[in-house]
Amino acid sequence: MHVGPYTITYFGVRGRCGAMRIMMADQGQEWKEILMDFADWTKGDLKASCVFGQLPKFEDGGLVLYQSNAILRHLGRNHDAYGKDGKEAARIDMMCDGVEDLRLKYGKMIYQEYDTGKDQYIKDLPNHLDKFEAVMAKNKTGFLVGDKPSFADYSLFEVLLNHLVLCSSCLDTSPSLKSFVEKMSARPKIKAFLGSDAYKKLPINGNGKQ
Ligand code: GTS
Repeated sequence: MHVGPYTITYFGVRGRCGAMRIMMADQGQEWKEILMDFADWTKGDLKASCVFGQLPKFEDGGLVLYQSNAILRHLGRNHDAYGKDGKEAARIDMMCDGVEDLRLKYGKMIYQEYDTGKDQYIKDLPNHLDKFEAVMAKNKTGFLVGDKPSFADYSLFEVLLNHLVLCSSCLDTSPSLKSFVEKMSARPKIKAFLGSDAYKKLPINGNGKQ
């Protein structure tokens, strides 16, 4: 198995690096962080060097990647967290894209509609979470696909943690998701990471809303 060295360059938030950090922690993979100050970002030349003009930037030796979900997939391949065959991999991709849809809705509410749209967002949430609940309940292993965590599970887990901060009761009608979050949170390396200063010091989002 190929392992790093990995470096993340990102702003001082959990944001789009939350899932990959949890995944690397759980996989026992060390990584280096370069935290960018937003003011330095806007005046420096790093932005111009990024393929899409955005962070996170992820370095694995000489390989430089952008796009958080591409980074998660790369970690999935490197750490045997991308299913046991092509069919499982395809379903893991599908679930990761489903999580991305939820992540985008959450980001829109947090960054554009927090004051006016938060209540409605929380009201609509069961319609979105039900889909993940159904897949999780059907698979019966405690993971979305297969019998061990894939990068899609880490992404879902991280999005659910953020939603529990938004609305602590949001999983009360989703027993499989609730048990998933409890079990993922109790995995020793994840538990240690979530309890670390490195994790706790970073806000979830860049605008202080959560
Ligand atoms: N699709 C990209 C991904 O998943 O990595 C989105 C990356 C993105 O939106 N990056 C933002 C950025 O670089 C920061 S954050 O939204 O992830 O917090 N913004 C600064 C800029 O100049 O665009």
